[in-house]
Amino acid sequence: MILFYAAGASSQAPHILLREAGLPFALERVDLATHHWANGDYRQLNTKGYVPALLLDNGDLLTECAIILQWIADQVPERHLLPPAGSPARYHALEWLNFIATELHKNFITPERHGGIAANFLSKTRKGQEQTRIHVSPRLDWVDRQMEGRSYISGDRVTAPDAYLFTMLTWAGRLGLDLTTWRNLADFFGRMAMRPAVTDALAIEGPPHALTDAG
Ligand SMILES: N[C@@H](CCC(=O)N[C@@H](CS)C(=O)NCC(=O)O)C(=O)O
Repeated sequence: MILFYAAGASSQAPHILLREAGLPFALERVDLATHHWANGDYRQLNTKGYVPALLLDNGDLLTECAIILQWIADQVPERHLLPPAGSPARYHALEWLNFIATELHKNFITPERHGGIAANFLSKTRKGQEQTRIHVSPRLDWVDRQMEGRSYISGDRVTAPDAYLFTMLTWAGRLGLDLTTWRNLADFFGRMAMRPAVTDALAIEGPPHALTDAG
């Protein structure tokens, strides 16, 4: 299977989870400014034009970060990256994935995306970055309270939503939000940052796009 990604983008979450899952996969980098990848126009492959996308071995293309994370977790049930389908715990894990997708991820994404002058995923303008901080901070307050006494979102074990939350916290840091304001989130971030799946994913992806118009 092939994960289409951009450095530091939301695709980092499935990248981390693929490594936690121990599944074999290849990576293909997408230039979000030009929508090109090694074989040409990325939009011919993924008509949505964004990452992540996961090309399965049967030729099927999966999109939407939260769904790709579920698919990865379900390939390796023995790793408990999500609770079993149908269990009450599964629905709570899905609650987290949906919250991260719609309340965090979506509020971080710049309205300037889709080829605008500041195109990519985080705003490159001061005004846009300030707006993002205003929208995201109260959501991070809430997550911080939920994380009290927990090592990971589900308790003591890493699961799919953790990979997603970690990636969102890298974005918070890039936008100048001081994670030490949220003690539980800072602890969680430090814990995740030490996991080999995370250090490997970050090292391979390299630095994300710059946050200035010139970048
Ligand atoms: N709804 C999508 C959103 C994905 C998304 O926002 N991707 C960003 C990177 S984090 C992107 O590729 N932006 C470039 C573009 O939209 O052209 C998901 O949940 O996967």
